[in-house]
Amino acid sequence: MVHWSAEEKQLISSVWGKVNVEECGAEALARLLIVYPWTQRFFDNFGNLSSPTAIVGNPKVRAHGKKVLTSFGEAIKNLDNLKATYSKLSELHCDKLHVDPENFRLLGDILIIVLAAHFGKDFGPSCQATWQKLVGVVAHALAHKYH
Ligand code: HNI
Repeated sequence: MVHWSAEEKQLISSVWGKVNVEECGAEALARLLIVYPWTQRFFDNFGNLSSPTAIVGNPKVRAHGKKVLTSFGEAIKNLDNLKATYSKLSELHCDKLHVDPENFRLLGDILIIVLAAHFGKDFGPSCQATWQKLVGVVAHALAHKYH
């Protein structure tokens, strides 16, 4: 099992406490769809994704980004129990949504970029390293039920 030191837990919650889930969630998902356009195919029922402007202004992208980042918050509440926490979601993304788990890693990297852009100096190297670990562990937990 992944171990989290008291310092790591502190670095995670100090940032998370300041995150605007609606804004950062929307931004992270929009960036994913813009930077890695092949990810758009999972969202073919989301309407207009034809340009960066359309993606950023798309209310379904915003709403779904918020949903995903809210769910990411469950990981933070359950750091010592991630596989169980994401077990159902892992099954859903595998069996129903057919999302390649590589995309969890891409979204995690983008989330780091969004947080660094928002928090600047308050997202220093040790903080960033801890968040890299967190997004990696979340991606791993979401991929756990894949077969
Ligand atoms: Ni994901 C639905 C959580 C990454 C594609 N996703 C969800 C839901 C949650 C969720 C919660 C809603 C489930 C429900 O309706 O019961 N997704 C997460 C989390 C991550 C993640 C925590 C990573 C941190 N999802 C991704 C990625 C993709 C993705 C990287 C594709 C590139 N997710 C989807 C799709 C749906 C979805 C597609 C269904 C959307 C819809 O409503 O049609």
